[in-house]
Amino acid sequence: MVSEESSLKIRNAIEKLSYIPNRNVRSIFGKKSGSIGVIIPSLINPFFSEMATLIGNSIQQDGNGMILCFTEDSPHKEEQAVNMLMEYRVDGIIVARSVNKNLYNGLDIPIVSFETIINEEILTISSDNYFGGKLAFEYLMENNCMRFILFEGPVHFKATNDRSKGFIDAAKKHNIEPIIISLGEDYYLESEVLYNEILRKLDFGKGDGIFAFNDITAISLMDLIQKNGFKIPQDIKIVGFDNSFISRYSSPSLSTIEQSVKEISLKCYFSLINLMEGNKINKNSLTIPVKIIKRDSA
Ligand code: XLF
Repeated sequence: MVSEESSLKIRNAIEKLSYIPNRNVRSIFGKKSGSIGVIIPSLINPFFSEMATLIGNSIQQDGNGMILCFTEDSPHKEEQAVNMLMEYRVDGIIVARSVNKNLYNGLDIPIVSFETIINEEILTISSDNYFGGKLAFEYLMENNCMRFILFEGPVHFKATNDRSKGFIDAAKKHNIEPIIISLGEDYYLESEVLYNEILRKLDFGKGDGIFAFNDITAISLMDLIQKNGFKIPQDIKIVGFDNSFISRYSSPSLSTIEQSVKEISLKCYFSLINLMEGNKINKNSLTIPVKIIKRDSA
């Protein structure tokens, strides 16, 4: 217990020296460090950069700091990120699309996960991906598509797997089997080469309705499809997933399944704050609804 007199002396000294408190020292003395770790897979996927911005704004508004890490879906980079965040003694972690679940077992701080089910104790927030896949199929079908191509995401991502399942199950109901093109990874800086290679082998005459597992993939596909001489939406219709801000500005603008990045980010942030305040959350999963956004690509 510090006496009033000493406290006054300390405050005066702080003013004189323009002292900036050291968050790490605060955490050594059992206080909160005032920083929150946010781990996202990618800085160039607009969905995740928007998510980090929205979470970061809330953290700042509450007078705390964000330490942002990205993994490019590498288990090793995720391990480095978690180790670093623990060294900085963050008060909590929000992790999006974890690819290294074991890292979180036994960590003694609040954690909220987006998309990956880490374990029974950690809250997972995710969109209704299965329903989103179904919606994408039904929308293309309503728009008179007859031959479908599904550009599915990496099979080890639960979210994109569920989107594919929803799409395939909806097609099955109409006795339709879509062509499935598996993209082994999300869109990274070097992905154009990979996409070009896949597209060169693909006969677009075989499909007139495309569902791509996220917006950044859909938009880079649209560009390549048009460069190959096909018109969108006249020859080929395409639907993405996310409704990230770039989908409004692509040419043509992208019809897509919206997963509300605002709702997701705020749910992740406030759930974490709740846990940091010592409250219990009685659920271990939370599903955010999705909806179709109709624009010019389908
Ligand atoms: O992990 C999924 C795939 O990509 C995530 O929700 C996203 O849609 C973001 O673009």
